[in-house]
Amino acid sequence: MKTFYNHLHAQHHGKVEMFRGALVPCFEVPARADHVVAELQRRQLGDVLEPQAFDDAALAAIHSPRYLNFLATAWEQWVALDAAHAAKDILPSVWPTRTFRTDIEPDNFAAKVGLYSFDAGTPFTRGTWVAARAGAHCALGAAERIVQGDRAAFALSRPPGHHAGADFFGGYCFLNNAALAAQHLRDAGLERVAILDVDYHHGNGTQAIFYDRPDVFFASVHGDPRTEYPFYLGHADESGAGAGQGANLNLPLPRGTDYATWAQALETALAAIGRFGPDALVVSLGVDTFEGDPISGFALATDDYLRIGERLHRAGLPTVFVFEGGYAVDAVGINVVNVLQAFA
Ligand code: 6XA
Ligand code: ZN
Repeated sequence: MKTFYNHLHAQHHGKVEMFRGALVPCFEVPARADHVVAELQRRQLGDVLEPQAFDDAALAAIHSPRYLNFLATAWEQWVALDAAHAAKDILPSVWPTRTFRTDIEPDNFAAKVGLYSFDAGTPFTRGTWVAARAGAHCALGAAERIVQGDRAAFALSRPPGHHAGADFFGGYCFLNNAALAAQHLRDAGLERVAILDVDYHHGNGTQAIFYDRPDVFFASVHGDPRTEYPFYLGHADESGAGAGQGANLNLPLPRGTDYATWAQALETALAAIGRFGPDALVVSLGVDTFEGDPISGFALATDDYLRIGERLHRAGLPTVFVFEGGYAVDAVGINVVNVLQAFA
């Protein structure tokens, strides 16, 4: 299995995020991806490649022009306000909630940041755009391997992607790597694509991007949004809209869920994906379901990730794996590579 490794990922390195009224060090750190690549190389699980560049039109297939323009220019706008800003990250502090307008992009920079974001936990740094774009190229490159006939490929990309919508960032995500991979497969001629999101957190961005589309099925097993981030989406009654009705499946589970229960939900998701009959699968591979994860609440053990990899292999589909969450830094490499090795 080839891995497309975002060699520029460390250029995105947020300093602090808002947590319970205080700015605390970011959980989403460069060491996460470093551990995964080290473990891949230790187990010699196939080539680790730098991504080739893709045209920005590939990003525009998922993200809106004004959002992409914001991401590409945010850092220069921030530093233009005050040269001293170069030493600080951008964090949003004001948002348009219900009854406000979002059709007009404000001139004020803080207002712009709020228009394109949904939390205060996702710092935008000097290197965020460069890193996020190279990460998206990893996802596109991995999807292209499937188009070329490979059984599986892995996009080892941070920042992660599944919370990013067509025109918003949040949850440590800026560009939706899984959505970009799925769209690349569709544009290459595959008629139906399924996305399976096994991260602890609901992939609200991915769901929103495909919610009214019948050609991309989204299934997610995640912490119940009544108590777990991102809170406002991911309930069991969200089944798609319009032409996409029936092409969305959410399987929320309570905090504390163990592997036996989690694996039953995985069976439910895979059965629905099987009925949909996709030509390929994109897996949003977060391992923050791990019992040792510092910000999540499931109880999966390291060996359980081997079973997940085996089960996904038995689904029999060409599969793009896209790295998402997982914050038990010392275990994240072993857990991710357990899935990939068992699959391979
Ligand atoms: C709140 C928690 C963000 C969770 C990000 C994540 N700052 N998503 O792992 O999958
Ligand atoms: Zn997560």
